[in-house]
Amino acid sequence: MAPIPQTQQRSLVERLIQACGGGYSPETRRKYYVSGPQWAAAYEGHALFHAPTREPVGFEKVIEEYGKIGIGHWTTHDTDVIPTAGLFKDEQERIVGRIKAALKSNGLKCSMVTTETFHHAVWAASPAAEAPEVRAYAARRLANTVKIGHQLGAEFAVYWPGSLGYFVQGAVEETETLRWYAEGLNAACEADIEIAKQFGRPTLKHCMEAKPFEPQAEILLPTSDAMLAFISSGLLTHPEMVGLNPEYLHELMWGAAPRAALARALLCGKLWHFDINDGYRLKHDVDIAVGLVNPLDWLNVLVLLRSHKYAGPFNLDYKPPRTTSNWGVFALSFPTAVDRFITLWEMAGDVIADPVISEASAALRAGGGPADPLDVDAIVAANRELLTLHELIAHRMVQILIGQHRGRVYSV
Ligand code: GLO
Ligand code: MG
Ligand code: MG
Repeated sequence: MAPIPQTQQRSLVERLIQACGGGYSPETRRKYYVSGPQWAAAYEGHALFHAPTREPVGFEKVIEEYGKIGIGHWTTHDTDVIPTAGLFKDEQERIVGRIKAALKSNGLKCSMVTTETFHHAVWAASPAAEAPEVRAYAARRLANTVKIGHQLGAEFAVYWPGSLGYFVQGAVEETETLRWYAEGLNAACEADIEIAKQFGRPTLKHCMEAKPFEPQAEILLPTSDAMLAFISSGLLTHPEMVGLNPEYLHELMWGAAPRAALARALLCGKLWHFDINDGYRLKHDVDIAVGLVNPLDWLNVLVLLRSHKYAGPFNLDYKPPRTTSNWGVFALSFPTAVDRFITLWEMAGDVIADPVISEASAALRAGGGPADPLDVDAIVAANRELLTLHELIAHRMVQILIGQHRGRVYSV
């Protein structure tokens, strides 16, 4: 193929996007509770070893593009949209006013707000640092985010304590730091109770998000399970207001089965919000778009969530690759991420309704019925052939994933 001049590249990519097919209409996409983070679309491709590859994008553009794609909800950190120095000032109110207008004119809702407590130098020793003034500032920031959330009509506030930990051991006393962190969350919940009254709205759902490593070297609340224990530790004054925002990749990063981690959160009644993306086990937070690495595992996750009637948001917390252009972020990256999610969600419905899987599952639950329930050999023998169904169910799920259940075959 001859080199493709830059002026012809977009039309080529566009033609190939069309050739892929499989896209849903914006109206269809809006039927799902999918949210698009400001920071995901505005990610410039930078990292410790990476210079940016994309131009900055403001919230007006992000909201407009999400609207065109059919992403019905928008989420943000406070400082994604308000410079740190402008917080608590008139500048904040002016920006919140502009956000409201942008959401309204593009038909989006703000579903979640979150406080940036990891990037700025003030958080070098975490938001639960030894210095009382850092913790007092953190409490004010959290309350301020709650207020912004109510102003924008949000339902959720998320807390990712990625800086709650250390690089070098010894100076931080873990129990003390965790108590201080709980005080911050308590302050946020108490502020919410007051602010919600002023706005005549229900309080927000406060969701903790765990990540096992990054940016601190050692993290004090590294997993969703650690957070469940923290929520019920007795340190929180309003544990009923606090739940989880697990992130798919964050569980995979420490080697967990994300579906099992989600199941534990469901059992505790704490699965309130979900960050969706993909990546690899025991690697850093690569934040690849949903379903590009582990579609079968994703199908399994969505079967669990559909069968438990999870109705919370699916937040597209991924990073369009550095190789994707500014134009490609909205032309390809976001639409295809949403469309893979929808396809996998609908496929999860196929799995739940599948007669083969239903019958196999029912048979496994019925068991073999041994004559003597205390005879161990009889119990093993009674289930001997039935247990083959475990593998059959896994095989059937792959068939559903690749369309073989609809008769797709290869002639060889
Ligand atoms: C980083 C996290 C981050 C959070 C966000 C919301 O790894 O996934 O993006 O989701 O700060 O609190
Ligand atoms: Mg996240
Ligand atoms: Mg991540």
